[in-house]
Amino acid sequence: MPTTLTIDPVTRIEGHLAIHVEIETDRIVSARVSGEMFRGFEAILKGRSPLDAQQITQRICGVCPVSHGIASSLAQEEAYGLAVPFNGRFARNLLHAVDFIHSHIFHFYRMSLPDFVDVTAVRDYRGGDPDLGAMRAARATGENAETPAETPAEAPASAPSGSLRLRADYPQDPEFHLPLLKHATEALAIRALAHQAGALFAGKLPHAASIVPGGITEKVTTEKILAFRSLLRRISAFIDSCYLPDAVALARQYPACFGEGAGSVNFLACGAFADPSDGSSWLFPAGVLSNGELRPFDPNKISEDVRYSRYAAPSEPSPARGLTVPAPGKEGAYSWIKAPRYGGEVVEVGPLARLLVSVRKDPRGDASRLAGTVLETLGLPPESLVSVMGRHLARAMECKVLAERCVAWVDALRPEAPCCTGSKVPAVCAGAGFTEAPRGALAHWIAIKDGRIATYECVVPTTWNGSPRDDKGVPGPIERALEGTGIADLEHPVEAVRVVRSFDPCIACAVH
Ligand code: NFE
Repeated sequence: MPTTLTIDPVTRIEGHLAIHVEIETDRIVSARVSGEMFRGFEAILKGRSPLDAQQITQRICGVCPVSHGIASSLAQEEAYGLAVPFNGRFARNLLHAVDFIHSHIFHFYRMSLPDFVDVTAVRDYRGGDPDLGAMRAARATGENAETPAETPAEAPASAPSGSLRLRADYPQDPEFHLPLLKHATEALAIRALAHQAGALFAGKLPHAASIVPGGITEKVTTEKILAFRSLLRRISAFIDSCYLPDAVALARQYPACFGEGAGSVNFLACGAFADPSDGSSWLFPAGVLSNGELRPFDPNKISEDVRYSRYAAPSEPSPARGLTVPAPGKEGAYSWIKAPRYGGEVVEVGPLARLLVSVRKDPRGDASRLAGTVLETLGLPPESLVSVMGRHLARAMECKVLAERCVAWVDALRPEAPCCTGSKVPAVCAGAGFTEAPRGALAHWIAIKDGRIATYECVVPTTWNGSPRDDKGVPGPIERALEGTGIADLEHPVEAVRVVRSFDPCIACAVH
């Protein structure tokens, strides 16, 4: 008989998620992932002015609002036949990029790190200086006597209690933990800088006031360009000297995490960060990797199954029809997340999917070259990226690629040139917007009748990754990734939550 284990809620993620796993001889053999909340944004939007949509859909989430604002604007731009002027396209890329960066940094340092780093290591710290490892070594050998401030009054005198400590296979090397904990504290300030940089063109963040169909309403000025550059330099320095090296350090300490959480064999990216000068190429290209074959992304192949989801509507051949009817007591259903499929197949979305598609489409591009360098440093083959640790590395590499490209985008802005085209909403029209959010592929569909929203539908990154079983009974990407995971201690199933958190799930978004 398998042992059943429920983790409810899974903490250190966004939103309310439960996982139910069956374990046989220390290994997960089956998993169910439940999004435990109904929100109803698609219902809220019906009957409203279409120009409310890019503002309301940003409230789906406080972490990735920019992506929702852009997806909604892209859908409306298609519906109204609008083109975004040069400045608007570049400024949107900048806004979008720093939103990715703040999200990834937060996920790594604040959400995931306690799975890998022992927070109780701070009890050995006696205050002092950034060079934590050297100070500890100096103390051990009795050197450094001329540094009287080593034990300031506020240094913790005793360890936090054992309840703070996850029971996990933490590395024994004490010098591993303290620098990462220090960077986790610094990460909060860097995240704030990313918000400040975005707010220069967003009006404010989170929930950008300036994103509208046709561009952005904020002006581009010389002062804003200089301020963005200055903030970007500090953010980039953190990515280069802390985030990426820390992700590589984690990867070195946890080689087993390259063998866990593989899951899906298919990956999808809608594409994002179009080259704003001509729109012909993308920093993160669109594409679908299906059993190793690269295929073009075709939005018409997206469907949403609801057999195991708490919705009454029949499964949808196309989300564009916008049927979302909640059915809380539905028999057999175990999640408020729907089950999107591509051509009927399960696909993983997110930074790993973007990286794998980029490497196949553009082997000499920025992402491919960086991935090559990181894999060489670690002495690992490309296949190892499809894993718990590969997802963390993909996020860190993505931040570096984005921050470097932001330099060119901000330099290209033209002070005082227009950022927006005015919009006139036709009485009857429809459109779809496809982009990427930090957690993966994001799509919005809008249909307008009598100048009001008739239907609105979103298919969101964690809707893909956190989906329950589909109409054929095939598990979703996180469910598949959990299968096969070894659990050493049933009382402390850290391996299971490492798999879940490697996807950086946001259930607020997933159920929207
Ligand atoms: Ni709420 Fe989101 C991102 C979107 S995830 S964080 O990234 O869209 O489903």
